[in-house]
Amino acid sequence: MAIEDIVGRIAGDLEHLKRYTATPKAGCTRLPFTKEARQAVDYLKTIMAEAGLEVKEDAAGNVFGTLAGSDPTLPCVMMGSHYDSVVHGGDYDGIAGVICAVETARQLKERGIQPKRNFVVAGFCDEEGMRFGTGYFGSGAMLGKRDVAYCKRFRDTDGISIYEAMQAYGLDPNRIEEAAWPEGSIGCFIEAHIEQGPMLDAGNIEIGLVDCIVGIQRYMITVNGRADHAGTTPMDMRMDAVEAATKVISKIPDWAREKADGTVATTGFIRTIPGGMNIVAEQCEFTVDIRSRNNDNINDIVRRISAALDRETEAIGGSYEMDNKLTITPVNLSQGMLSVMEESCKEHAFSYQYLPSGAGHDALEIGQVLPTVMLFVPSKDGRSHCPVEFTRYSDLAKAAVVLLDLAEKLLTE
Ligand code: HGY
Ligand code: MN
Ligand code: MN
Repeated sequence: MAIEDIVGRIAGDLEHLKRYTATPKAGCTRLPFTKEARQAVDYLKTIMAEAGLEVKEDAAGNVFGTLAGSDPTLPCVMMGSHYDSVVHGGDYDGIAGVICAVETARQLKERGIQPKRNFVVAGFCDEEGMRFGTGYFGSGAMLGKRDVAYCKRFRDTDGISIYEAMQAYGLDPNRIEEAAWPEGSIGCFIEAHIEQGPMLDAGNIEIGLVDCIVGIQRYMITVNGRADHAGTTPMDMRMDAVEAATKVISKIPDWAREKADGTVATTGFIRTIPGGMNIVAEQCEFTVDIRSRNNDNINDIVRRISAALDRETEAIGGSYEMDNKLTITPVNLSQGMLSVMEESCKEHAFSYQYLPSGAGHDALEIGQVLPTVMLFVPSKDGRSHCPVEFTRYSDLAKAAVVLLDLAEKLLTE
């Protein structure tokens, strides 16, 4: 199939999927267990079936399409990404990788390639953790790492738990553990994804070969003070939760910079309670998202945050809670599969470079336990997690060519 035709099919699918957002004209907002998620999953099921795949939606809200191998007892080759998004995000993050995997399956069929082992296209639910503050819910469930207690533990800002959201979506959260795949049933995982950073675009490079993914720790921190009148309460009699919290928050970026090795730390959410302009805040909630290729760096910054919270909350006579939402260690990806993709880039004269991923992905979760590889395509100006996120369909088509070469080798050897 000519690459122009591949471009056309990928463009058709992604242009169609763009409509499934809760914030039309303001980016993609496709949160887990929502109407938009249901619409996207139903579309993915349709095109997977049209591609001749056996389609299944599991107990966690993941969707899989299987191209049967001659020996289905062999560990499968799985390829995919996530179909959810952040709020006001872009139209390519996650979903472009799912469509590249569907396109790979289409071409395997059209070329009459008979795989020895199953080829499974995966669309994962809730990779972002945007709604419940977690992450990798669907891929974690596939690995047997999600249970009913987990579903009841995490709530969104409206107080709805994952458990309740799943019920409203039409899933039975009591069956969440049925989403786990049998030990040894997945041989490897491949994920194509937009870079979400500036390196490929700035270097005019067509393909990114990802050799490692950073580790991540995420916390929701609540500083407790006391509500008081903003006008009548003397400054030395306040228990101002915002004063204590901001003295900690303001230090975190420099603690990351001091590592001088690409370590990053972000406070992306802050909320004061009760939130009145003439009320000394009783509570201040904020998140921290810390990432590094060096896990010791992450642990050191967490330790410094905790020590600063001890100091600053004691100074106001308050207290704090530090709720761990996600802890995942850095992962090195499969050099064997990277080498196959590198050979494919050379064969097709695609420019390429090796690079790390500063973003977490389902591959980060899956790569903890299975041979895993990622391929990046350029993000225009490195922008992502915002409505201006953009990737050329022609770049995704080149990725599909490389993915097909890798899949064909893995499925026929
Ligand atoms: O947050 C991340 O790194 C990814 O986009 N989920
Ligand atoms: Mn993302
Ligand atoms: Mn993503």
